[in-house]
Amino acid sequence: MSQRVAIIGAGPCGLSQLVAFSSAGDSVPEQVCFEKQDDWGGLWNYTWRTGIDEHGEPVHGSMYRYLWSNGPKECLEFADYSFDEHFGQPIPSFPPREPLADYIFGRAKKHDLRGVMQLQHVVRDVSWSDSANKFSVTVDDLAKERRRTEDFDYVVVATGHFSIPNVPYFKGMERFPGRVLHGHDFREAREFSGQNVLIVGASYSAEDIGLQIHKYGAKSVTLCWRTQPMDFKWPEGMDERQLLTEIKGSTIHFKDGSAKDFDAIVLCTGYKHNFPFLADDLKLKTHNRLYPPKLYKSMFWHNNPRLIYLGMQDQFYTFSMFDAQAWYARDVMLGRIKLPSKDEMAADIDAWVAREEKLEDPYQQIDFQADYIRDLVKDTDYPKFDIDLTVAAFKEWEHDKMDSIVGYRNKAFKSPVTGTMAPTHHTQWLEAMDDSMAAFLEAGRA
Ligand code: FAD
Ligand code: NA7
Repeated sequence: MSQRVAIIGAGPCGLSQLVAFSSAGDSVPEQVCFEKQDDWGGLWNYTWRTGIDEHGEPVHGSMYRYLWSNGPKECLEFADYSFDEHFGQPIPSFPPREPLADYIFGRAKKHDLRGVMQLQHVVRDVSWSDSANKFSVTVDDLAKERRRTEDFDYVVVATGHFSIPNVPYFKGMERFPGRVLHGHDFREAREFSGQNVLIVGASYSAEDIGLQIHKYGAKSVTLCWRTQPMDFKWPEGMDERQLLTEIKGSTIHFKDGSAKDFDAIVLCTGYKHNFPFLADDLKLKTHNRLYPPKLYKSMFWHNNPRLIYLGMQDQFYTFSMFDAQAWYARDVMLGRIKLPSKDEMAADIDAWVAREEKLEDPYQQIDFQADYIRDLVKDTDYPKFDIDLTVAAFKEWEHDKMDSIVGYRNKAFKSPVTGTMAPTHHTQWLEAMDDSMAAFLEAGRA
């Protein structure tokens, strides 16, 4: 009987897995992709909704209006589907969300993936049966309000890990007179126009949401850090302080002894890996890191490698890394790659985790993640792309951010797939208020 694979989630990772199978050129297992939203694209499928959706499910989306890629697009380019192929013209290096989503959708359409999609289907339960030698997957069809259970030989978890917010409490929060929200619920920066806004956190979301709120007219934006500051050269109207200690009415006190009045607080305090549908013995427990433990090749669950997680690490690389994983996972499922013994897998995981724990700065982290990708692609037929070039681009990007946090998106990079040099966007990011694809492509032509 033919093998069956359940892919949970139709975001970039789930789509990478389906494209990998579609490119296998061989007899492939039956695939079913369960996606709880009403369309594919994962976080890139923008939703205005927050909180609970129309079916009573937690809203998955964490993306917001006016989101522009926070890294050069060349560092995430699919090796089998270049930006040149999709857009038919060279485009600038830092596109907004809509053209990036269009790029993801373009490849999915090219591979005609609709046939294996079960949209508006939320996976409720996954458990393994030793006697049946299969997974049992229980799914709710949200539109028909019907539950069913099916058996699968492999389960690929591609549900992302930037959706369930980590929401800390600070003393006095319950009496703060303004809006308190997590970045997960942030949608429209103009809401904060004219306000003094406090951002809690010192990573990508804090940086980007803080800059957005500044760009779209806040009176002031203060960011506060727990472990270390971002230390960018913030534009006038933005500053960075140590963590808040207490909230007294609208006055917020900080560890450095300073205090200031605020109208709103945005918690950019990261996300939790959350897999409510997985049995305890299958559940990955980790914080946001480059090599979550207990996953061989950062994918195969140590106790049962037929359970495969994609994209569970902290991410410099995104789409191309998901592809590298998906191609490798595909070849394991097709029997083209044999997994080593349990002990060998454990030793390999330990070696990567030990190396990760010694990394000292973002430059070493970039090298680490690039090595991880190299380790995967060397064993599959994923098309060659210039990984060294992406490493150089990421390192330049790190420097660019330190030079100018409002200007780094104005730079252009070279494609590791086609060698095309991107044009510069004619509107500087700080002045580019319209993030639509039409405006972006128009700008690309100028
Ligand atoms: P997701 O995109 O989260 O997709 C997971 C899918 O699984 C969703 O469609 C969800 O509905 C579905 N799902 C979840 N649970 C279930 C269930 N139980 N049953 C069925 N379906 C389920 N990356 C970049 O490269 N560039 C950027 O500029 C960038 N900006 C970002 C900005 C924000 C605010 C965030 C949060 C992330 C950003 N990222 C960016 C990183 C992002 O993680 C990846 O680009 C990518 O979306 C990850 O893909 P994924 O498939 O792992 O997860
Ligand atoms: P990250 O990168 O996981 O960062 C989370 C940040 O939140 C980090 O600076 C943490 O500080 C901070 N944090 C977490 N808990 C607290 C508490 N209790 N108090 C203060 N600060 C806290 O998540 P992001 O949302 O920034 O980025 C995720 C993705 O979204 C990323 O891939 C982007 O592309 C977009 P710490 O350093 O641990 O002290």
